Amino acid sequence: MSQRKALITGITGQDGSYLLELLLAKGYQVHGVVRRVALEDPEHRMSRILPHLNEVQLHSASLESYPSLHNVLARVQPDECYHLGAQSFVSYSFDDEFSTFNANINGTHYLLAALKEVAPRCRFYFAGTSEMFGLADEVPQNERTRFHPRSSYGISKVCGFDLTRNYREAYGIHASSGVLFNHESPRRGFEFVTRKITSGIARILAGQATELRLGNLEARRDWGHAREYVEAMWLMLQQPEPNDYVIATGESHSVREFVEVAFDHVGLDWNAYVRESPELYRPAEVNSLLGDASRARATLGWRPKTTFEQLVGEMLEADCRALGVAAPGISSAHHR
Ligand code: F7E
Repeated sequence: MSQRKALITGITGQDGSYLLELLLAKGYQVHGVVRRVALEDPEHRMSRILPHLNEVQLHSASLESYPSLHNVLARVQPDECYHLGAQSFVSYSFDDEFSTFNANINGTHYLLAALKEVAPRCRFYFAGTSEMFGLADEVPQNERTRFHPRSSYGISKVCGFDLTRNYREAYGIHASSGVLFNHESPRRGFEFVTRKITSGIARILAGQATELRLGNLEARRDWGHAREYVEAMWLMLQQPEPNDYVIATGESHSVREFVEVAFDHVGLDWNAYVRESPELYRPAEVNSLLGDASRARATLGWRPKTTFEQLVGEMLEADCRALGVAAPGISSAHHR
């Protein structure tokens, strides 16, 4: 069989970088869509994929430009397309609904429309999200749970999800959506709460900060490890039939619990450092999410492996290492 070709949008992000590594290990020829500005500043904008720059073919295009995506798809003719690129920070989507809709709705539409024109046999993955459930009316959430998004980010993803399903039903595209609950790692962006906490603790230990300001500590999330979640994406595209799958651990924790476990790991009392700032609350909060990944388990054979404590420990260790600080208690806690 000839070498399979995959195209990834959002390849420079957390998930894109793990997916790149997974696909390279599986022998794929991997192509990535990046913005021109990223190509001009690889050290900063492509830091997560720097070790693999000579193994991946990058194409300059924008999710805001149909012709640019059309050109890349026509040129690459991928067998699989993973659409991970998006404005993915929920908080920011309240500041700028318009750019969130442009990138997330139009970007997905342009990609699907171009795919239908020039590579209709290409299998397509859409990065759906638990934010589509929002104010969920059942616990846990599965593929049949009603959507009630609470931000323009969530709304944009519901639209992308519907577009993906409609391209499957109307045009026979092998298009699947993963409804991924929160997934973290040492590569998580600093603006998301988990990384904000672990990097904040490292800064406190390094003497670079004296406090950590957070928003709503009572919000609950189902947090898994991103490296495992990209495996689920790949598995979805290997199925004979396209479908939608919830990917989650089935365990939820509050932001407060994340804080407690993280500070405990390094032997600090979180009460002495954490300030809850109401100005960081969201205009509409998603208070609690908990996923039921039974379908993924039954059909894909996928299941999460990393525990919550291991995830916190891995992120903390990486952030402490990056700042050159020895964290009391980390190694014993992690290897227990
Ligand atoms: O917030 C609360 C915040 O920004 C988690 C994205 O990848 O996962 C992510 O969305 C919770 C929220 O992630 C702070 O109010 C408290 O309740 O880490 P986050 P998110 O909004 O859940 C889903 C699945 C996606 O699809 C998204 O793209 O933590 N929180 N204090 C805070 N959040 C942040 N960012 N910063 C705080 O200081």
